[in-house]
Amino acid sequence: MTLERTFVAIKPDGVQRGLISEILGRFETKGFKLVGLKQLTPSKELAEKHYGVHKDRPFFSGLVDFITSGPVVAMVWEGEGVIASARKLIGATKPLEAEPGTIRGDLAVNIGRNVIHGSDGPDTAAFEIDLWFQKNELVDWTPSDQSWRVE
Ligand code: DAT
Ligand code: MG
Repeated sequence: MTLERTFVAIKPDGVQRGLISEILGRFETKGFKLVGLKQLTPSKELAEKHYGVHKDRPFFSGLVDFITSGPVVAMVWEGEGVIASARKLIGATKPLEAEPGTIRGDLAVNIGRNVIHGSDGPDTAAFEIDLWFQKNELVDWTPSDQSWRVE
């Protein structure tokens, strides 16, 4: 079993709409382990680094303005296959194309207000965890029901 870690963030629309527990709960009840959690309003510098891959896209400045507009809940989740699985739980980028049962499929309509971010692969996950969290903000722990989760 290969444990992975991925970066997930509830965007300002998710926080403002009171969806923190709903969204966080999808990952918790799935069975992934929360190893990092904090709320912050991202700086412009952080947002521009985070979305650097999109810097030449027409929506970039609006995206940075939006993500820095209020509190974000930043998380690191750990588990087997968590990077790809989190993307499945999140659903397609365009919420109207996201399947019902996914977070975006159930909770959002507009691509510019799609409530959540999740790393799209191992390299992005490593980069984003390092960008958003200090090493000492990540917690190594063993859930007391660990033996029920594996095998
Ligand atoms: P994802 O968040 O599913 O990884 P992405 O990396 O392609 O999607 O884009 C990052 C975010 O940028 C996305 O969640 C919402 C916004 N975005 C993407 N395409 C957009 C578009 N055509 N118009 C407006 N916002 C867009
Ligand atoms: Mg992306």
